[in-house]
Amino acid sequence: MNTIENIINFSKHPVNNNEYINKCNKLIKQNSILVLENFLTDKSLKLILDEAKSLEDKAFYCMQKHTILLNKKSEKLDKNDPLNQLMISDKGCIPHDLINKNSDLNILYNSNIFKNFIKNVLDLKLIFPYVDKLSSINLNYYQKNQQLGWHFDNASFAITLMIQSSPLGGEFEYITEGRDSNKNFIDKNLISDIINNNDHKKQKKLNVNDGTLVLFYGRNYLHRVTPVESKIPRILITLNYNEEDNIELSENARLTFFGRKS
Ligand SMILES: O=C(O)CCC(=O)C(=O)O
Ligand SMILES: [Fe+2]
Repeated sequence: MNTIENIINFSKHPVNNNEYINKCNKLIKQNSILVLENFLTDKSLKLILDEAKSLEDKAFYCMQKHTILLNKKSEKLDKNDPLNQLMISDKGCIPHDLINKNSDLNILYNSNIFKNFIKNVLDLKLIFPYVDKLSSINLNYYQKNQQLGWHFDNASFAITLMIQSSPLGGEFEYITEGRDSNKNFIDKNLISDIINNNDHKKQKKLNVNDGTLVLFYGRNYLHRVTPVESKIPRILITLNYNEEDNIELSENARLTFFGRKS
């Protein structure tokens, strides 16, 4: 079993150092997103990629049409309302219970050093894993032509780890305004502009290399993954924590994303 010292690239990202934690906390407040390149050691990145490739044929693939708030189309809203327009998302997923217990991913996810870093960077009091066996760590595979349509997440923050970027397409795009879920604010005009016109000036594109950790506030930022255009799939890991204990992903969501409830 590996140790956290051999998984995180501490010389570039001293996540146990208060100065570094404060710097990251300032950066995410400034830019609304934190991108930590070469977060993993080369050895760990290779181990995780090997595991992801060995699990790929067990991935459950699903396709959904959803609104940007991840709802179904509503008869009550106008069909041109940006909150009622349908986006397409399709990808494959490996749930947590198929990941090796001794995997570097489990060591990273459970590491107090890593959890402490996440809490302090995101100004959170506590973080907890999902209590169901499927949702805490997910491997996501985006094959050629697969994508994630524009959406806001249900969770307030997201932590992703890029394991294999696709040479063509599969780009992460986002805007950092348009919604404040705490204040129940949503800028429909801006959102309509973004989802109906490609290349809006407020639309930002992130070039994410293999081994990069990304933290962002997905509930307030409209984001998407453009269709993968290469034969090489995009493989991305989501590290999913909750601010409260005893949370499980709904049975419906588990069935949709993993093809089973347990
Ligand atoms: O694949 C990504 O880079 C983002 C994933 C994402 O937005 C999500 O899982 O909700
Ligand atoms: Fe998302």
